Amino acid sequence: MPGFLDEAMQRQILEDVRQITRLAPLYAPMTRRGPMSVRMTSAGAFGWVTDRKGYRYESRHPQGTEWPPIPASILKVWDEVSGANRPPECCLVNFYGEGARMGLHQDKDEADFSQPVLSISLGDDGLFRVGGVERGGRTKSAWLHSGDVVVLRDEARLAYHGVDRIRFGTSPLLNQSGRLNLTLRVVT
Ligand SMILES: O=C(O)CCC(=O)C(=O)O
Ligand SMILES: [Mn+2]
Repeated sequence: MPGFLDEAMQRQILEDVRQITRLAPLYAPMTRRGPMSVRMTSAGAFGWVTDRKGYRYESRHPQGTEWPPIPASILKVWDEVSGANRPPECCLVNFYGEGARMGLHQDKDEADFSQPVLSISLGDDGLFRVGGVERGGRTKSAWLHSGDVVVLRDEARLAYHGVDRIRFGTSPLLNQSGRLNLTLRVVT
């Protein structure tokens, strides 16, 4: 949904994300294959985490504190566009700085794939790639801009997707260059 969020809504959400990161700081996650290039934190009952033990949801930040609640400004977007009958239990916050990208993957650490995944882009443009449900199939790419909303649901719920690169300096929204992405998911 290109341009779904106007500038005032983007600024409100950004303020609320800053409050999340004050309580639950962005950190550089590890995977079994090495460090991720994005920095990450979460809000909600569960946060998505990865370390040498693998991918999973946890009810606490690695620093030991509970995740902050998902802000009303972000829940409103879910209510308006997700079509879901349950509230999101996780708002994953990804920050893409210099050199950050996200390889093609499926979102499949959740229990109920009938629930959609919704993502909000803020800040600099990101080149989003999406394919089918099989690894190695054909993919299409599109630039995501600040204020765009993507919903993966139904036959697209388990589509492979990733972010190839960021075009720095394309948005004035953040006080620094980079891209923020918020991903809302029902976990249980
Ligand atoms: O940054 C994006 O647009 C996608 C993020 C994503 O796919 C994820 O966090 O699982
Ligand atoms: Mn994903």
